[in-house]
Amino acid sequence: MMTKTKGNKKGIGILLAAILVISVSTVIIASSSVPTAESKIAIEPVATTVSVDPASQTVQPGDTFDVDVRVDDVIFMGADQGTLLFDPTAMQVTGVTEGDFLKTAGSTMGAGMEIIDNVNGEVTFFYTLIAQGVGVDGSGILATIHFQAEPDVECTFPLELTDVILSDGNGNQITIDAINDGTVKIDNTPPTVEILSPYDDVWFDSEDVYVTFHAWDNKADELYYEIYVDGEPYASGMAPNCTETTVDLGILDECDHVISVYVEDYVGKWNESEEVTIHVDLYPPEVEILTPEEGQVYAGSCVILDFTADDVGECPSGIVETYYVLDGGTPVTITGSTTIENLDPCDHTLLVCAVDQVEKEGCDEVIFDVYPGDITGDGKVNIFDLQQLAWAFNSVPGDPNWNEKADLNCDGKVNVFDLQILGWNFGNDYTDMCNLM
Ligand SMILES: [Ca+2]
Ligand SMILES: [Ca+2]
Ligand SMILES: [Ca+2]
Ligand SMILES: [Ca+2]
Repeated sequence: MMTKTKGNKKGIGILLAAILVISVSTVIIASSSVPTAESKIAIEPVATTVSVDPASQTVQPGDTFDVDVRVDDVIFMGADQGTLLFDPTAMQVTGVTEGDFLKTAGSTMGAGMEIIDNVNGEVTFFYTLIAQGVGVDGSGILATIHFQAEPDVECTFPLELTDVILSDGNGNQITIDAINDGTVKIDNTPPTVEILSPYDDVWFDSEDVYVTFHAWDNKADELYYEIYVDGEPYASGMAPNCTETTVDLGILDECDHVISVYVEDYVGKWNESEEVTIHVDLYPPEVEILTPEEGQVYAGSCVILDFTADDVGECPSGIVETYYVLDGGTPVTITGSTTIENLDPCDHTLLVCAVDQVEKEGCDEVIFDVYPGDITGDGKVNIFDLQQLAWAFNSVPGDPNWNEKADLNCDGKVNVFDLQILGWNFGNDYTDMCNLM
């Protein structure tokens, strides 16, 4: 149990009694004008309040901080007093400064007479206008209490106003409608922050990079944050405490980026998240079809698809899929060069695409014709084509009589299967069949 010193209150009582005695004649005069005052109050009711201001603030252990005691909506105030109770284990009063409010009506008494009790946690002030019959109207600061927080403490501490008395310029007590106590939060715990997305090692496309992080602090309602990209501050703002915050970083340059988030609480305690490394790939793969060649006519019922595909750029994510589409049909997944068989005569459109890890796609397209059996390339299948096939019969690549055009089924040798295809197409006139002139 805390024993509070009462001596200071006796002092105030005597002071106010003196004011009352001096004011007796004025009180009588004032009472004659009461009906007027009452009618005025009836029209414009005011609620006079005395408050701790700010109602709440957060400080760091060892910090100095100020607390105002203020009055609002007072009429004809000539004197004030109050006691602020605090926890002396958490903070100490280093001084009291009289507020400017009362002084606007003239010289005052009481400054320097404040009673600071840092053992029991009480600070008392009392100020009065020296001139009688004078008062101040409105709102303002009665006193500013200067504190220093003790080191190594942490909690929310009440600041309680008690023994608050306001007197009017004639020595009459002014009714106080409300007294608002305050708190001071002493914060000795740094905040924490964790990046929820993006995940480490993830790839980004030409798309905005959103960073979602969770910030926490023991005291703050919101935290100041800075997002760092590659060690440089990139975005900043306020993040609500204990809530997910998402920030759009826009499209980042190609290559790797290290992202981290810094948070700071009200008292300057801070923390940083773990770093997350992301990769950015802004360029689609480049594809080039080598064969079949654009505008070329092929004598087989097949073509050899040969192509190159590279994921270009400074930091490519790499190709994860390649496919071709023939004549707008179903995509066919391939892993490299291949043979496209069973082609109908006439023209074909061939699209070859490569997709990288961020799903960027690059394609190349060729239009070519097949005239099955037309080894000579004159648009007709006849004896001259048969002759060419006969000369190359039983050859393979490297043989002196090898003729790639005579390999009508694209299997790398000229034999009876190619002869068979020629036979099936013998007599065809592709200049007519394919509507060519
Ligand atoms: Ca904190
Ligand atoms: Ca790429
Ligand atoms: Ca021919
Ligand atoms: Ca063949």
